[in-house]
Amino acid sequence: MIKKEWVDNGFINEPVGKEVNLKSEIRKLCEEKQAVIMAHYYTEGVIQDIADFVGDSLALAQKAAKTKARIIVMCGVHFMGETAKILCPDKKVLVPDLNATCSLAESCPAEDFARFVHEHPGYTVISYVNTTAATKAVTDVVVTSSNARQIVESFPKDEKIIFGPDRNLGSYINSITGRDMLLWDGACHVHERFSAGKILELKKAFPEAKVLAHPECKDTVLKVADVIGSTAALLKYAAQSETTAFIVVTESGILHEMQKTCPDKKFIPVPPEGNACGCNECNYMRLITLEKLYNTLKYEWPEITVPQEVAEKAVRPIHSMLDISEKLGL
Ligand code: CIZ
Repeated sequence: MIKKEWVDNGFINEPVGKEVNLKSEIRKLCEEKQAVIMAHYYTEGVIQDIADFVGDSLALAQKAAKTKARIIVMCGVHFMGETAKILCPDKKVLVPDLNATCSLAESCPAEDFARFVHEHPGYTVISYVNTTAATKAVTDVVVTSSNARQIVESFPKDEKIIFGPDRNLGSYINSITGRDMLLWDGACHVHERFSAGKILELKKAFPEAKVLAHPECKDTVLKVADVIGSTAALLKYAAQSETTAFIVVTESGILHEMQKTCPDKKFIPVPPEGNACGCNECNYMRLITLEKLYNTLKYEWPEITVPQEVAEKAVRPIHSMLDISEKLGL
């Protein structure tokens, strides 16, 4: 039975008895209920370890579109659950804590974005995947950081493009493609907290290390990076490079997969501006815990729903992204 207090909380806070072995019970529940656990690289390591599949937003969407499972438990933030639900309307999609939103998605309220689009007729609208379903509904093509460059370049050079919501990613794509896309003024609270000064300090302490940065960072940060790319691209670079130490300028959850893939290499997290040490974490991703995952599977709640009229519009730009990515072999 779903209790009102759980609904009010957005997650199930029923205590899990000490005698419950969470990891084995979670796997048992998955089997019993034909559920698949998908986790983003930015979640806690313990969540990534129990998941059936770990990836970035592009890989998670591609996997969700093909899964045969009855239930998808999306361990990530709300828009990732929405994307899965939009792609798989007949499946039950669960996110262990509905409070796991995304600062970037919230920096682009759908009504304001729709007004902006309306004020610029003749523009093609490209939206980063970190948006709500309602914002995707006023979009022509969705992109992730793994395919943004290629998708933008798939349009003619003189195409008039609106790019939202990440001004840092948009301006980076403008700089490497020579485009002049009109940018929405949004940003991710985690990537905004990195500073070039801190990275340069770490560079002094670890002169052999290469700086790997995510394009959601400010351009002052990207200027001191050796490699700029999505989580998947940074992972691939670290695995293939002969370098053995890396300063990692993105959400620190990615270090788990990096360290797993390259156990003999050193990965150094960059603390947020103003902190002497530590990691730069997304507090929303960290809301996903093993206890909540267990309760979510047990009660099949909280469930992601997307109003049908929104889903019908939002599915088109997501499919456009998946189609273009497939054509380009991404
Ligand atoms: O696309 C994603 O999953 C995000 C938010 C970052 C990345 O580069 O993987």
